[in-house]
Amino acid sequence: MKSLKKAACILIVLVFLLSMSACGGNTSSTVQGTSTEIVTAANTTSAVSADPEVDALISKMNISIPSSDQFKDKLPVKWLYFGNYSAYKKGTIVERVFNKLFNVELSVLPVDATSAEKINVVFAAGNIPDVFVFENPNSYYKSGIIREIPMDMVEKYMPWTFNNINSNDGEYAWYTAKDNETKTKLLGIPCYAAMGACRIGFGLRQDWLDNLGITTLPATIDELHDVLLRFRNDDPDKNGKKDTYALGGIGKAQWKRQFAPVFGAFGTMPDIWMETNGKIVPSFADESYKSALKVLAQWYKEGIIDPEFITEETTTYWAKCVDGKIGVFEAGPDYYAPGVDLPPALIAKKDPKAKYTVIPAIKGPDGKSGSFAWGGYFGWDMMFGKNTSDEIMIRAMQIADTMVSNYDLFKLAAKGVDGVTYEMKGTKPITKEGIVATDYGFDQYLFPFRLLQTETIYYDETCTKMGEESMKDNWITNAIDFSKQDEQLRKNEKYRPDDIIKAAEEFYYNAITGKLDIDAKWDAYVKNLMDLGYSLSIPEAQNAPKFNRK
Ligand SMILES: [Ca+2]
Repeated sequence: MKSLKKAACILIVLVFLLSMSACGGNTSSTVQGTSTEIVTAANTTSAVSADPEVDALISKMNISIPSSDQFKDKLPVKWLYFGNYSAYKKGTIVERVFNKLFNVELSVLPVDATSAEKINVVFAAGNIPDVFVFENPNSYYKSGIIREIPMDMVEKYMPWTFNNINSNDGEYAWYTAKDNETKTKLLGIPCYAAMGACRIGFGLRQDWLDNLGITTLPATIDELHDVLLRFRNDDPDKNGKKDTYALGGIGKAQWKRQFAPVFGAFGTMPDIWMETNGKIVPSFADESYKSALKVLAQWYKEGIIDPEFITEETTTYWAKCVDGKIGVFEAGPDYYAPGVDLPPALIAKKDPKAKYTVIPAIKGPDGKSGSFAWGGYFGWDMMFGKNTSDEIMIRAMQIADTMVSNYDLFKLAAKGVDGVTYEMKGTKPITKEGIVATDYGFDQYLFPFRLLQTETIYYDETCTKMGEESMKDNWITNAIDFSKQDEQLRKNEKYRPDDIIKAAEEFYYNAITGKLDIDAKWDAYVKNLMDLGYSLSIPEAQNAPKFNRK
């Protein structure tokens, strides 16, 4: 899906924004699947000289490594993760821990990896890392930068990762990491971020519910409608004025994502392809989408939706939420981290009584429910350099698999050393003032495959618990990936995907705001979409891959 790729970028931005804005993690012991067996690493055969600082750190970690007899030969491994490593320093504490545990000599390509331009210059000069974690393996494969990865090696040397990919939307994940031409060669190992798989939900002002004497949370779309009406009409903020709305626009650029739980209650979402009655159809032209629009049009007419939603920016939406003009906050669980400049934390700062209660996805008339998530696979993969040997690749796989399955080692790789580079604040590691990551080597040897347990390092327990709850909501299980078909069709000038989106957007706003009669105009609208290229894309879509989403 083209839109999925874009979505992936937005997620990355979000993840980094939040991880840099000081929401940390907790200490919740070990990660699922980690064995408790302690193996003293780095087979002493290679006569590693004593390093008391490293030994002390390792002795405090609950760590097991894949069998030390595999680490007889000391191997050099060049790594490149996403960050500015132009000031890379050799021999940092984190690097030495990894070197000792896995009998390797790690190093980083000294380049600002956040700049595609700078990376390309380094790669063009033939300086290619053994491991690098980036998006878009297909383009690196085409330009001869990376090698193919035998799937059986992933299974053998990254058992934890392999199993966790398979149990988290694996069919889709492997598909995205294979070559676009044949979809048979594995080019990267997909990175997963559990927070990305968490659904966007409706957070209701709990203090408003209390003021209105509502003690049961809405579970169906009708029950939600009752609450939303009262948020508009019954002075939920008790200031004597009718000055509140229930729903608002989350930002014009994100119009396809707003009111997601409402569309989900009809088993749809704007701009997806889905299987319905044995046929693959675009949601924009489907009856389920029409039904959701009709509900939103009714709500708009009743004053539930802020009329400014048609021009809203995300920041002005947030400001209205914080000001108490809009009673429902639509966001994912990552927005609820304490101490960040987002509505849940800002509201709590303003008024301790003001807080949100996030409700599970609401059920529609046919019992359907769902919402939107950016996706756990945010488009990044761990890749291996074209000339990287099997031996080095295997060692890197073992390092990565151990790191992601071991909370202590992951925290060291991501945040450095407790008390030195960060301090635990409550349950979160907060980087100390003035600490520079490259001086200690953290945030550089990473494979960011994160279940909720490790997400606590970046968010906090509140967020991840909410995330866990949101995971119980349904997926829309019949969505398909249209990206390959889309890529092909774009060569045909009669296919006009940008105009399709424009026409759909116009209809969406006019439908919700009552500028047109949805039933009366529906057929003409669908015909217009067909003329703009849906008539070409629908037959193609029938061959698109279906994924067994959980
Ligand atoms: Ca009021």
